[in-house]
Amino acid sequence: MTLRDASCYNGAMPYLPTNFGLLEAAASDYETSRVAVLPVPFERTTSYGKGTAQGPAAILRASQAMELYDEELDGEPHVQGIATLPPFLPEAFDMEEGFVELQAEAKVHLERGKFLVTLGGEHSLSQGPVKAAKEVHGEIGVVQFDAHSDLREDFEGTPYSHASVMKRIVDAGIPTLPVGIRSLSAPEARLIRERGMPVLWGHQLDQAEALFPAMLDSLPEKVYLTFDIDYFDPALVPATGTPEPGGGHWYPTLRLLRRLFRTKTVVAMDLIELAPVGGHPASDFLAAKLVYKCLGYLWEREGRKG
Ligand SMILES: [Mn+2]
Repeated sequence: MTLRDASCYNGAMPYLPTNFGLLEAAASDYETSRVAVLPVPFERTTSYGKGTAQGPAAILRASQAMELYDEELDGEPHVQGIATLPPFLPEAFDMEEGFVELQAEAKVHLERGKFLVTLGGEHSLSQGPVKAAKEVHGEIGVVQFDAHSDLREDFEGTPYSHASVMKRIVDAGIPTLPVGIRSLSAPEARLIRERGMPVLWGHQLDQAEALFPAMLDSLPEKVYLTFDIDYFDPALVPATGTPEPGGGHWYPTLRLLRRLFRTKTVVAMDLIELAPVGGHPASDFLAAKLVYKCLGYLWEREGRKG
């Protein structure tokens, strides 16, 4: 199936962006593509600014104006094949049941050997594809780029909130490496201290390239990358619901990501918490380019096949 055949996305609403990178059928056919992009415009528990439900469409739209040639890699990473799936929303109202549905959907594509890119949506949804990656790939670690530790036991009455997503992942026995953290509660800081969890703090980001490699060593060979766009300095990415001062910059972050893809087997990723702001497209473009840079590093790691 190619997305251009998927009438569910393109039929009734012809102006919705159809696929990542506006790729031709040959480069976006599901059967032959290495990569599957899954838009999940899920938003339920965001607590400050709203709008992450519009994130996937904004990323797809921006990706269609993006050059497919990567000057750093001197190549066109899309030749590995990037298929875009129809948007997925759980049917269940119950959060826990909804994430089980998302986990099952993610598992289908991981079992087909795809590198799955989930586009959110709010951060809580990451627990679905992370648990699917564990089911399919066995022992995995999670690298989390984020301003927030998201380790609360529960938040505003639910254990499935965006503010608890990493606690649910840690509770599933999955080791994590958070990067860029600069906002957390005292109980979350205590949990990190008591369990001796590795953290690359926001205030350490200017030394990140020296610190990151040894911290990566603490994780299993296979890694899931969850990327909360609020990791970045809000001067770069104002379009997110819970911005925090400080944070990552573009080129240093790319160097960390290239190191990650070179030293670990990254099995899937997500990009979440983009909440588009009308009249400010830079955040949307950064998000789209970030996904494509990661797919370029994946392509490089796998021998530039295509
Ligand atoms: Mn965050």
